[in-house]
Amino acid sequence: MSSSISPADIVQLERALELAERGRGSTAPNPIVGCVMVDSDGSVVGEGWHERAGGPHAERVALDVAGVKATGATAYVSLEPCAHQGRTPPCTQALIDAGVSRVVIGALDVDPRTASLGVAALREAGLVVQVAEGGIAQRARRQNEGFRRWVRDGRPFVVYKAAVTLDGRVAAAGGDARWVSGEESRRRVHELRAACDAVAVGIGTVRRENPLLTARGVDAVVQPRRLAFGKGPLPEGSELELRTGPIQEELAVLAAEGVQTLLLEGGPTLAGAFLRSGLIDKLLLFVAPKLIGGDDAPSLFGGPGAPTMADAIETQACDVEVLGSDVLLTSYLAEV
Ligand code: AOF
Ligand code: ZN
Repeated sequence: MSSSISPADIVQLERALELAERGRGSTAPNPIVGCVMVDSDGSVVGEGWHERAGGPHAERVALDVAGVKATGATAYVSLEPCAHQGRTPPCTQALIDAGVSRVVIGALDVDPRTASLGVAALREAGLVVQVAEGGIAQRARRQNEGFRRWVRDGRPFVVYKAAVTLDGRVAAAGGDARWVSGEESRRRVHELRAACDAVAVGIGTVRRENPLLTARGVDAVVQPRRLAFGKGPLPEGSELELRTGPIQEELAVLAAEGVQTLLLEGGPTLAGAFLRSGLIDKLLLFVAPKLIGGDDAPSLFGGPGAPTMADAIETQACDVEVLGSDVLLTSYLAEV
């Protein structure tokens, strides 16, 4: 058992998570990872992060900066050090060889090649290993949510994004869904698209709105793949990829093609199908200060709902952000 880590440890782990973020967008298919080396006086003697697949891991970079000062140091790593010979040698051995005495880990790895083996190898060699718990551990896991779902379950991490009115409607009674949310929310959606590997809607939405699904007005290094789920045909001139197979099979194919994160943008029929199959990992709900009223306007998820409250899906506590006059609620349906 590892005893719980101290507030000072949490500060250093926060830094490791911050360093990891510098690799966001350039490490695929690898996770983002950050590492801080701290000597026995509490001074930082090395920092590093993983920059690109095939390049040195965060631990290796931080060890090289620390040099001989790594001896007796504590390594704070956002992700469990790898114990496998991959494109680079195992980080566990590098930490052991450098004489590091303690390793504090943000999140255990879920890559089947190395999961839990890192902790075991370090302990075997006599290093003290502690694994974070609570909020910092959750942040460390969520930092690589796409990678974790993809490497463990062979499917993309699915984010369902929707804009609703205060009374929970995604469109007016006549089907008009433009525009529910405000300008700032819509800008955020383009940032989300740029950060995902693929964006998808159902064929119903394609027929109603013929969306482009591109990331516009933001720095998108590569555009996400743009998909339509359902039976065709696509409207004339649509540049979406049509995915006609069962959802699970299509997700497995997409994962094999390297899609780690999928942004689902509606509508209710497709979202309902994903929900009932347990395939939504995270919900991003833009709530706009508008009311539609009545009982004939569509809500978030189409199809049959939970028959009783006991059957309702309990999601995790929401994060809240104010975006102009809208509120963005983020909730995870499953822990990563
Ligand atoms: C990284 N960067 O800083 C750490 C990783 O493809 P490889 O051989 O480089 O191995 C990638 C795996 O190594 C990755 O899936 C993860 O399990 C582990 N740790 N990976 O890319 C890092 N520490
Ligand atoms: Zn490694």
